[in-house]
Amino acid sequence: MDISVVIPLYNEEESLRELNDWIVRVMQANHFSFEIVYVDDGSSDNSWHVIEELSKAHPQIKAIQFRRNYGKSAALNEGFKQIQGDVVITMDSDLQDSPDEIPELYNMIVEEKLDIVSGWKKKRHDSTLMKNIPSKFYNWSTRKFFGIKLHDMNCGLKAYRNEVVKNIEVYGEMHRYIPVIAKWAGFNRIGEKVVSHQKRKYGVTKFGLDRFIKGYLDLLTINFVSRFAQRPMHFFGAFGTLTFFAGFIIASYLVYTKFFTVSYTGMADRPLFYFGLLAMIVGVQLFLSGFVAEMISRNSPEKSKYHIKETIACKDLGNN
Ligand SMILES: Nc1nc2c(ncn2[C@@H]2O[C@H](COP(=O)(O)OP(=O)(O)O)[C@@H](O)[C@H]2O)c(=O)[nH]1
Ligand SMILES: [Mg+2]
Repeated sequence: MDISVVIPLYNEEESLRELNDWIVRVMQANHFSFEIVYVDDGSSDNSWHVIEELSKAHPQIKAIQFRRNYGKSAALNEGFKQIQGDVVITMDSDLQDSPDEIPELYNMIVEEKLDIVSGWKKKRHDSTLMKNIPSKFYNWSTRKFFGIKLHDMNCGLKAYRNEVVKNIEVYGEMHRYIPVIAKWAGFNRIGEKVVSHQKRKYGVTKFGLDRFIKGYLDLLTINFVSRFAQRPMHFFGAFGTLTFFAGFIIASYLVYTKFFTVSYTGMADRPLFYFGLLAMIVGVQLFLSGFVAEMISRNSPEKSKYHIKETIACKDLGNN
């Protein structure tokens, strides 16, 4: 199969038919063999019903319905497990991304042998104050932080080589950093394509200002997790040991002054005393946290377990 299109959605009943028809039209015009994987993330509107209807007419449709809303990352993660195409396209379901970009994205993966092609909404039709400006800042800082030269990291329209999505795990709100996650997994041929972007036709945006707080916490997590998740002791252990020794040296020095200095005043009056004490306690705590984290990280499959209510034409992966 040439292409799998993965579409996460949350309350987008008005857009789905139009989107589906448009994708099918593009695929047929270019003679691609394809599938479309819809992941309905616990929508409270009619989205799932629309998908069921569509799937009757289109055998290429696969779909997953979550029991509740888990977020875009969860949806992508579960969608990725179902795909079979050589190239995987993700796109938003609100018709802001254009399916006409698919053939070109496909070619960039296949011909230029890229691992990922990320869309770049160079001319963006969203609210300037709420979206465009914050997004510029966010992209700038992510570029500085991770050294990935993308203008629009979080564009919903992206293309991936099959192996990429099969080898990464997206959870929390990490969908914003998929290129970063992929780069860490060793896929570093990352390209960019300017894509057209429309105004939202139906419904409203699902991402408000809270995405910045979550986004930045995730940035820290991802940085931390990618470096230390498999070996928390390297972080906590090193810090803990250093802190403990600093405290120990301070304490030894104080003990030394107590016994060998003539002008001795009283140990507990000295700020250094408390500092040394604190450093030793904190050091031990850090060390122990590292140890506990080390044990936890050995078995934590729970972070990506989502309850699925229904599926259409999907492999049973045994996680309902
Ligand atoms: N699976 C899932 N998809 C979501 C969620 N929130 C938004 N989406 C989808 O993500 C895409 C982009 O969302 P949108 O609200 O348009 O964000 P914006 O384009 O940044 O304003 C759309 O296809 C939404 O349906 C969610 O909680 N779960
Ligand atoms: Mg949108």
